[in-house]
Amino acid sequence: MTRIFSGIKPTGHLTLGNYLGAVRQWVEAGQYEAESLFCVVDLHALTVEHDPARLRRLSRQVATLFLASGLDPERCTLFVQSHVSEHTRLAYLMECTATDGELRRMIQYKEKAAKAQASGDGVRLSLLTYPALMAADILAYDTDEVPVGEDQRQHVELTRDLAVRFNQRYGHTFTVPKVTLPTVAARVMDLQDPRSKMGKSHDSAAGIVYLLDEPGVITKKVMRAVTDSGDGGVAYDRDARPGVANLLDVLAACTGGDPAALADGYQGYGALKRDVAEAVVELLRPVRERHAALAADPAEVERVLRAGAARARALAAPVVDRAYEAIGLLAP
Ligand code: AQP
Repeated sequence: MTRIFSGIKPTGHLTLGNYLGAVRQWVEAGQYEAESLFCVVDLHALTVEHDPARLRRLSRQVATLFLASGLDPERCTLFVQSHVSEHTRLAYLMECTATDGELRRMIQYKEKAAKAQASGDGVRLSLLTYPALMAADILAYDTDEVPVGEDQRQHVELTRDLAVRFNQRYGHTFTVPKVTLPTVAARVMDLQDPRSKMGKSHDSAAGIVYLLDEPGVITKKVMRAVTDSGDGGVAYDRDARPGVANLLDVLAACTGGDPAALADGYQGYGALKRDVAEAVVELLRPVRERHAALAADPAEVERVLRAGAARARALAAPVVDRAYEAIGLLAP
């Protein structure tokens, strides 16, 4: 059976981008057609400035949102990365497989290092090495497929390169995983800045739809979305009209259909925005309602995470032991 692994880092409140780019494909395909593991990758949240109390809160919230989004702990393994020490054990071997140049080329490293420098914070070394930890997250489970949004494609490609290199040097040890992207909305853009990704750690919330936003807030954000100057007609053109294309992508992702074909049904931006707002509100309504119910019972969420970590550990330990042996380390 195909093995799937993916995760989200608790660096902010989850967004519509996280949902359409990642979580929804996990719910729809991952847990039914494959053996799946989904992880709150909390160690990755330590690669940038963080507040410990907020990290704890967000980690619980992300786990609760996994369940609220429809991930069923009877069908898939839900856990927290730092609860399974095999991830960090394997990460060191990945650092010994990757090169400095390879890690410095990562787009996210360049962007986030520039941001940290501009704000006067030092750049944490872990920001550079984080793709090695991400490779370990994936390879520790003999993962076949990694469903992510477009922004994570480069890291999964690096993971493939590291797996192939390790296997060539030390003998076949790892399954080489492949990335899977959603067909639409693989990169949901910020509603106020449609040339930038909608990101949960961005400073301004005006262009970001959070999964737990109230319907009125979602509607306001969508109705104020930046559209493009031009003749006012609605056309799907990601380069020339990124704002409208983003709205059409979101509408297509929520209601089905093809974004370019949907454009033909609109004369102006107002009607399009109203339909997008309504579609997003309806898409997220059940998630928000289930989250409220689950958040009232944190002990149940903790129980799910404990059971998930035990299952994950049992899967990862033999793979990581195999890698330690292959690379030449003596068994304890
Ligand atoms: N805008 C997006 N569109 C589609 N998919 C997205 N994902 C993230 N943003 C979008 C996908 O969600 C999964 C988890 O993302 P993450 O936790 O690795 O990172 P992030 O949400 O991109 O947040 P950061 O890095 O903390 O901060 P930002 O984004 O503000 O720079 C991944 O599968 C990702 O592809």
